[in-house]
Amino acid sequence: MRNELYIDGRWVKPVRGGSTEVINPATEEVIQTIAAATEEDVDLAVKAARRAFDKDGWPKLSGAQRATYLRSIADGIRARQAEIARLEVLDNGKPFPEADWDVADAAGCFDFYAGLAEQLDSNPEEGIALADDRFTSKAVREPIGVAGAIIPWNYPLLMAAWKVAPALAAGCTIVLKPAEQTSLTALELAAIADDVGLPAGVLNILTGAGSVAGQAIIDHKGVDKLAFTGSGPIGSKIMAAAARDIKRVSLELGGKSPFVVFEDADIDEAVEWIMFGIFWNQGQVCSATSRVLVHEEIYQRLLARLVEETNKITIGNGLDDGVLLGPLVSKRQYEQVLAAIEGARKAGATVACGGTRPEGFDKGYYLRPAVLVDVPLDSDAWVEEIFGPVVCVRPFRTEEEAIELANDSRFGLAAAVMSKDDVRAERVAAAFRAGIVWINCSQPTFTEAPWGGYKESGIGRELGRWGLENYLETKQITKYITDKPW
Ligand code: TXE
Repeated sequence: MRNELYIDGRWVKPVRGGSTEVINPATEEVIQTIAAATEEDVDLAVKAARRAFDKDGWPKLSGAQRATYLRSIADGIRARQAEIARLEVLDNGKPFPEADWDVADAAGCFDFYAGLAEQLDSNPEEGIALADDRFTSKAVREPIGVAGAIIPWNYPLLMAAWKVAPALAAGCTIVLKPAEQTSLTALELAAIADDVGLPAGVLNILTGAGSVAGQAIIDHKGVDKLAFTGSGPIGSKIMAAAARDIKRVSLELGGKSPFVVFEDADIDEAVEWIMFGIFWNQGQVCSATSRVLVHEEIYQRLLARLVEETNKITIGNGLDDGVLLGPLVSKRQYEQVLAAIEGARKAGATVACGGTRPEGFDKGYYLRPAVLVDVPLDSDAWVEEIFGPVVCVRPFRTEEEAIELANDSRFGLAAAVMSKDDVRAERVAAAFRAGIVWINCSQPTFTEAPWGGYKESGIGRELGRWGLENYLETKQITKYITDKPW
């Protein structure tokens, strides 16, 4: 059981000795306590990260040398994959196969960025053609410095990987705070980094409350770059904190992503992708396709099929075989989602199925997945992120109407379209105002491809080479090369 902070290559007790309870959302039982860091601990971690960056030479290592550490971390994760996945289930509630998938993905993310770290060696500089031949100029990439990363509870280990792997690949050092609800696997990541001999101070992981430890990270003058995934209001705070010190910032916030299904789509396939798009991870997915727009010609048939299939989903403890939907992550999230469903009802929506506690569950934050129809366009249920297994379904008549409805949101994270007509699907994909667009599918996520949102869904892109860019500065070096006087 790990209940300390990982700072400067050592496990330490928090300066003020605080702790928080970790609750298993499937049983509501306390699993263990973890350390609650405060400003003093954050200061120690940032100082260690600064030293590792400024003096100890992490950024001076070649990309290939850093890649060796990243690959060892990937191997370390894979060597303990099932054990870590089990811990993720206990902490977060998701079904084991999903957790297992996430852990494998997290390892893959370290491997991928190891490859990009090596590429930094082969492309150390880019020559720049100047109009003035008395000068030569080149651009070189350098790591930004110390990164402060704050992550949410929906993909605990994977979100840590999305921040730590590119930061370390770029040559940054990092202070990471996992969500207070789900910190256990991030601590295992620290243990793995420690086992592979990652130099002290390069990776620091602090558990603790957002308003205390998180706030101290974003306010710390020694942090050069903030990377955040979480809610819009906190994202806004983080951007304000970044603005104060001109820190670099990348934000991945919420969404209310549409899924447009045309009349030529196969109904069974559409239902399968819709369910994957909104019920995977109990719908606690930033890119969840929570607004489904269906062509009126197939609306009734698709809805009936969706309700039928939704009612068949096996709900239960994520550790049990065959479970497809676990509990929501916390009491607070559970109550918020129930309140959102109640709000939808009051606003005039009809709950076609689900939305209540399943029978036979006295404990745990379990909820029957819900399909809502006739949801008013100005109601919170249609406009706001619910972040639970709740989908709003609505008919449309024309392509223009579907696009207008899809884009009528302050969010722009993801969008999906299904049609056998490839020209139409591509046309609609081009019309979506969203950072991630899926055609004839929903949710598949690839480490190689850019991830991030338009509008209030965030700033910047993670994953792929774009994820590495988040942690790099560009330096221009220009030389005067003639003997002639200036
Ligand atoms: O998020 P918070 P919450 C959305 C989703 C959900 C809602 C609330 O709609 O219902 O947000 O979830 C840290 N300074 N998403 O309350 O508070 C906090 O400790 C610095 C979408 O859990 O944003 C945690 O580590 N950090 C999202 C992280 O921020 C602070 C995933 C996220 O918590 C802080 C999660 C502060 N002042 C929720 N306050 C997505 N985009 O995937 C909190 N934190």
